[in-house]
Amino acid sequence: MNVTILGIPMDLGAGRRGVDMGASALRNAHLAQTLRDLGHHVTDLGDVPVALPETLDKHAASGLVFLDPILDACRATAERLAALPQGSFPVTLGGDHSVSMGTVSGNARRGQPAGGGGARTGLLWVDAHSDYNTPQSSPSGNIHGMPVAHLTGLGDPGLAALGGGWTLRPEDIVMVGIRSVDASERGLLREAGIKAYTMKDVDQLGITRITEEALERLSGVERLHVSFDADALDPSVCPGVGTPVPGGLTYREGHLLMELLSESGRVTSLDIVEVNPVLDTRNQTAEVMVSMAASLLGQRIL
Ligand code: 4U7
Ligand code: MN
Ligand code: MN
Ligand code: MN
Repeated sequence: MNVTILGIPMDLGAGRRGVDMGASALRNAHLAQTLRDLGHHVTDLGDVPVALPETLDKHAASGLVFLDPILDACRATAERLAALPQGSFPVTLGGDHSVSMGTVSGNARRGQPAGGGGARTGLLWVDAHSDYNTPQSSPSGNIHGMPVAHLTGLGDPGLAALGGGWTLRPEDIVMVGIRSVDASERGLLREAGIKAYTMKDVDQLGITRITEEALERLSGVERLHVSFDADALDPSVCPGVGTPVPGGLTYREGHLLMELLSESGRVTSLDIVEVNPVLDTRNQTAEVMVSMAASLLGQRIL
């Protein structure tokens, strides 16, 4: 496969500094070579330009924290991805999770005629958090807790318009690993009818059944994007994250999910986000996330 790596070194959407270095940490953990060793043709496009927080006014005219520079970075990301050749498999490196507003919409728009919206896309959201806040519901004001809501057209009109008229259908979203949902976010998720497998579901049903159900639910989509937040995995596995929540996916549950998705042959793009090297132990989190990407892209034990 032709795999294309694109970094978005942005921490403007997170409450803590440091995930801007995540893309660098993942490269340092030999992402490209690991995927080449699996037989892929890998091209690294480098990074999308992102403003440094130190150069910015935190609350610009809009009131939302760093809204304008986040919009700029997401737009640039979406444009790069939309322009890639049809058959390539983009691996986008965060950065905080707000980058997904650019990655998901750019991947949906790839190969579509200008102004032609986007392909029907399924979103598999692997995360401790559902990231379905709107600016109104958010307890923190941090945009990395809001990308999924904006992808479905809710919230700030500028962020919601990143798809250029295309929006994600709530029925095409499946979340896995969820264990932290804000009170006001819960109502929004219910209203939208988004399918979310919590850690309780992981305990009760197991990853195999959940993956089968998720793929069945998403059987009608043309493309399938996996957005993997490192905090979905347990903090003992991935300590280098800004918003750790106990009781996460084990190392094997993460791999099994990726292995089953790989076997399905359905996934067309991947985000690896929220890796925070400042909070990490000897780049462990980046190394684990590279191994997750390898499982998704065909690494086999035998
Ligand atoms: B991440 C939170 F309040 N829900 O909105 C918020 F708990 O991309 C956390 O999943 C969001 O890491 C976490 O700020 C965003 C909070
Ligand atoms: Mn997230
Ligand atoms: Mn998270
Ligand atoms: Mn986080």
